[in-house]
Amino acid sequence: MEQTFIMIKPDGVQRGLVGEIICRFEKKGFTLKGLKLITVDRPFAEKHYQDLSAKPFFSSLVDYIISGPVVAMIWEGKNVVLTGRKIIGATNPAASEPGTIRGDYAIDIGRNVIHGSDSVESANKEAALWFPDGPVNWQSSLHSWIYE
Ligand code: YYY
Ligand code: MG
Repeated sequence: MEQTFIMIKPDGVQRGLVGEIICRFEKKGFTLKGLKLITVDRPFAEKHYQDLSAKPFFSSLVDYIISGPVVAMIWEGKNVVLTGRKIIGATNPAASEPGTIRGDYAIDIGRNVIHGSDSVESANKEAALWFPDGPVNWQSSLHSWIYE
């Protein structure tokens, strides 16, 4: 089953949005396969965002990500990468639809509350970076009530 890497950024943690965000993924029917509260250092954040290292906002993005603890998660489910991005909303909260996490809880692009992997390939890479011991291996007893 497909997995994605989701991270609640430092602003989301400071603003008390952890429960609300987890709730949205849980209620959708996705399964939590990894979860930790962690403050990362600059080299780690730079590695996570290495594809954006040439962008002008790279250093401020890294400053932001290391500014406080984040909640790192692995979520599993059918099409969870793409559906997770829809639940999160557009990169710029000004363009995010109401009903999405960024649309409901964020205003500026540099304080957009949450990260979600943009493809299965980056999901696998990011999950391996943040959870080197791998996901927690368990099966939800609700599976047959969510999938036909
Ligand atoms: O995947 P997503 O987070 O929606 O956007 P990315 O293009 O991967 O950029 C990562 C991160 O960088 C974004 O969430 C906010 C920040 N950022 C920015 O500060 N300014 C931009 N013009 C583009 C992205
Ligand atoms: Mg991205």
